[in-house]
Amino acid sequence: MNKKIIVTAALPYANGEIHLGHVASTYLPADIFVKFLKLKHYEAFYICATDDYGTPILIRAEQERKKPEDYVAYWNERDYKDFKDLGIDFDFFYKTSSKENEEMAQYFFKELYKKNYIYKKKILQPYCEYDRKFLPDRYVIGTCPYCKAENQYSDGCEKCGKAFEPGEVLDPRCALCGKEPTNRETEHYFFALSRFSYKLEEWLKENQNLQEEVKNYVLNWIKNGLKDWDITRDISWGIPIPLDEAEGKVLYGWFENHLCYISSTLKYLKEKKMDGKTFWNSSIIYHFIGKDIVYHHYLFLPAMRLGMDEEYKLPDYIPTRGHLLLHNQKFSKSRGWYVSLREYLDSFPADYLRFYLASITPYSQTDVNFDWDEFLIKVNNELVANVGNFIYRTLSFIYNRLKGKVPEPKNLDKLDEELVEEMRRVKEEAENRIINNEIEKGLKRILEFSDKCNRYFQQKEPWAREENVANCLFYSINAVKCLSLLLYPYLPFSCRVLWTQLNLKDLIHEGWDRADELSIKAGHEISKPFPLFKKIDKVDIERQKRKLGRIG
Ligand code: B3M
Ligand code: ZN
Repeated sequence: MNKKIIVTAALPYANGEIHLGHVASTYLPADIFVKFLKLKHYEAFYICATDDYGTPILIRAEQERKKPEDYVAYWNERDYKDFKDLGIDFDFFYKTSSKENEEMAQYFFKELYKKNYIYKKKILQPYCEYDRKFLPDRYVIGTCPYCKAENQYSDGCEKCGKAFEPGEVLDPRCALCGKEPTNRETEHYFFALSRFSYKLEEWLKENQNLQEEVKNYVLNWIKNGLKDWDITRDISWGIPIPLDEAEGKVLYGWFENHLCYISSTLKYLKEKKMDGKTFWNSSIIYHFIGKDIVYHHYLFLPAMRLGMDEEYKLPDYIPTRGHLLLHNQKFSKSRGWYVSLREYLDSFPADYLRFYLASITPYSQTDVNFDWDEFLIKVNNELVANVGNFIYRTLSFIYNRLKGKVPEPKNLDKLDEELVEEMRRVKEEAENRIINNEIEKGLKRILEFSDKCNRYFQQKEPWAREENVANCLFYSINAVKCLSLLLYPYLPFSCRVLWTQLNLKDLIHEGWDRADELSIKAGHEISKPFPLFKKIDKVDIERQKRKLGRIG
């Protein structure tokens, strides 16, 4: 099996906080997957960046009277920090506004233009005579043609959720000055997506790694006919179109943002003195995304790489997950129905969120529900009462009753044998699930193991039966070590603390494959243990629930 792996996660727009929805569908599953690969000693890299260009960002920067460069730099740093505090460990976190990405995007543009996959066409665009600007996308606001909600962007309605074409919005107005725009002719560049229908269909059908349900509806889109993409914006904030005749025009964000997966990987590997292009083309590539950007990742992105004759290979996997609901409603910042990652981190440990989200998010497009009460139940009943309990009772028994020293085991009895066998099996079975991206099933399997460990300890009764002490504690402490490796991708902070309690530092090097080895020997001394997890108090949950729906 190929052990070179590149994992990317969809690039967050540099214009607002990361919220729990982004974490659940994309960043966390990818992070758990990469941590697992690294434990398997694969050469895996986790790459991400902020998505810096686009009209919404320019508008926000203008509203805040900031230069767009400064505005996106703030969010780049802020996002990175929030991710880090959740234990999301990117190998490299860059930006679409880098010079490397500009070069890559302009190179793609020129090549595709030469091959006639990009063509010009004159179109009418809303124009503000007062601001002397073209008004693409969100620069026009108006009334929703469907539900008649006022003050909606021209590309869709936040109230009724319908998407529509910019020309459809009623009573259009300039977002900057409020005046009615006129229409002006301008020359735009189009990417000939429709010409790739056949090749895309072929690629989708051949690729066995893509999720069937997504593949099916993407194939349906192809069947219904693909439209060419307008890849031009008449604004100042973006990557310039590399043609003299196109002065003042920039590339549409979705032409260049996904190229940042490639440009950032190459930049990172270059710093490591590696040949990035060779690595890219000889590794297995994963793009983790949420289901709202399927169109871009299953059609637009592969079509552009196909148009370049696969100079950079196409993705092998595009793990796609559903939306996160918050108490059964959509996240909405404007309605205060929202939990930002930072808000969460200010209140509870990072690992609790990783645990809860990982356990409820399947490898599919089904929407998932974040519920504060369920969060408490899962953490208290599974993390604390199952995992935490077994670990703490084992360590404290050794520390308090055996002076911190691991005892010498005697002949195995049936229960010991079963536990040893179970360690081997859980390692294998959890691995099979995680490698197939069934992150939540992997976790479930590990929790079953922990549950069995508790029962083992219970049946052995070392507190009452002296003859069982040596074996019970020897095998239990090795089971704790096993757990600390298998759970590391999910609970990195707690597992690192656990390693210091075990008085073992370099467990990462020991890795996944040796998780079931009885490598903690008799005589090994552990450090003073303390409980890794604490029960969540209901009062703290009620406080979070009261915040929902409050604005400001
Ligand atoms: N910046 C975020 C989104 O649409 C968008 C992803 C880009 S991935 C290349 O959710
Ligand atoms: Zn105006």
